[in-house]
Amino acid sequence: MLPVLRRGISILGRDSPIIDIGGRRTFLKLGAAMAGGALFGRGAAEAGTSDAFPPQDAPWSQTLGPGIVDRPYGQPSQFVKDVIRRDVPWLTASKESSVSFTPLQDQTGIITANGLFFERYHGGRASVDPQQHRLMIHGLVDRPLLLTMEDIKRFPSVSRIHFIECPANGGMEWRAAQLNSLQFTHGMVSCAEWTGVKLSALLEEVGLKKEAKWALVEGADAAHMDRSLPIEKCLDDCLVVYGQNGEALRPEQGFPLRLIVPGWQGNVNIKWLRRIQIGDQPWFTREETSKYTELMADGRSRGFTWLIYAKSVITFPCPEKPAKGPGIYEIRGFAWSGKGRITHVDVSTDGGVNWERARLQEPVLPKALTRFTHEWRWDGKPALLQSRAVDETGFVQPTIAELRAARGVNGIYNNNSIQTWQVKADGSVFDVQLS
Ligand SMILES: Nc1nc2c(c(=O)[nH]1)N[C@H]1C(S)=C(S)[C@@H](COP(=O)(O)O)O[C@H]1N2
Ligand SMILES: [Mo]
Repeated sequence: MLPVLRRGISILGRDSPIIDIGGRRTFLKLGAAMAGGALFGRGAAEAGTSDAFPPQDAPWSQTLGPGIVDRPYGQPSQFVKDVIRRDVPWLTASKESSVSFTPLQDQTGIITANGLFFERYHGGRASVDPQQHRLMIHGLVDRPLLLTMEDIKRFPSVSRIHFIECPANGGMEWRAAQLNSLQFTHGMVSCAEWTGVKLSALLEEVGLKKEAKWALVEGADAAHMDRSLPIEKCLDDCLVVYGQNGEALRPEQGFPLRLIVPGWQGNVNIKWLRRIQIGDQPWFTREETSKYTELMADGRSRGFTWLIYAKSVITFPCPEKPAKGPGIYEIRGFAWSGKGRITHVDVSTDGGVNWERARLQEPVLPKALTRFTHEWRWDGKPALLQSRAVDETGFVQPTIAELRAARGVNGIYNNNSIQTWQVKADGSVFDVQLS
């Protein structure tokens, strides 16, 4: 099996005969050829190598492997060492108030592995003892509550798949293309299945008073991150979660308890959630005044820009995953929108002159990463790859030129512009912007 797969990959290369077969049929013929072995010329394979046919036994086929519970908690293969979160050292003054980026170039499906989910801390990663942790709900309520983790887990639970994106994702690219990397231009978005309690269920338990209009949500970390949320959003789809992709929330994501505010900027998704105060007006905390507002060209700031608007990016090819010679490729990427489902993604290989509809891969869920794919036959000439997402509200992902015209370049946040990857004749891929 293994040698066949290896040869299957090599035929996508420069001197393969199959690149002359056009269009969709290519993939079908490829499959048939792989099954029959006809295309690969057995004579060419050297006896004694792993390309020999029938397959020779490699060392791992000749001895027993380690037994069960050799590693009580599983790890990726030792051959997958460079799929890790990374940071940009010059970006922040300290590691405790900083960010690490998800390697989207290696994410194969819509779920981000728990060990690769991007981290954004304002006061470092709190280490919270779940036995001692409490969630307090008070303010304009009939019956204030102090809940233990056990109490919270007794409420009816739901599981939902949602992305989290920091609105500073792409924030270094407002003026010019700066970071030649998918991981650093887009890796402040990740997606997981979250399990917990609907915030509306907890609020029903405490009983909202008539004047209740806003909630202050606060974390137990050293930053005590706090944000104001309108009560309508709290009652709509917010979740108080303790589960992440089938296991306990990771410390990086706010163990033992975090708030999920589906489709809204990462910053309001308070980690290590310890307090919800109900009030009748917003608090105007530091994180919603001096930070997480955007300075416009005329010097005024946009307040409360919670929503993540439709966005997409091609994850292959990309700077980290260049093309290897002309031939057939599958362009792959992710699209997402805080307003609901992605309805379609268009792909351009000529910098936005011509567009073709990409295929959306199931499942297509609201406020979740959605995977798109598009067959591409590269002629080996320089190309400009772009993807453009449209969501169920009809919102179309803008170009960077359109965003600049609307907002100027003083801001950092909410850059959901179309990304351009320049593919050079040698297959290398670069982060560029078209004026
Ligand atoms: N308590 C607390 N919650 C927090 C933060 C924080 O520093 N402390 N960072 C926020 C920011 S700015 C973002 S983008 C998201 C990131 O979530 P993640 O670290 O799970 O990716 O968490 C938010 N919640
Ligand atoms: Mo953030």
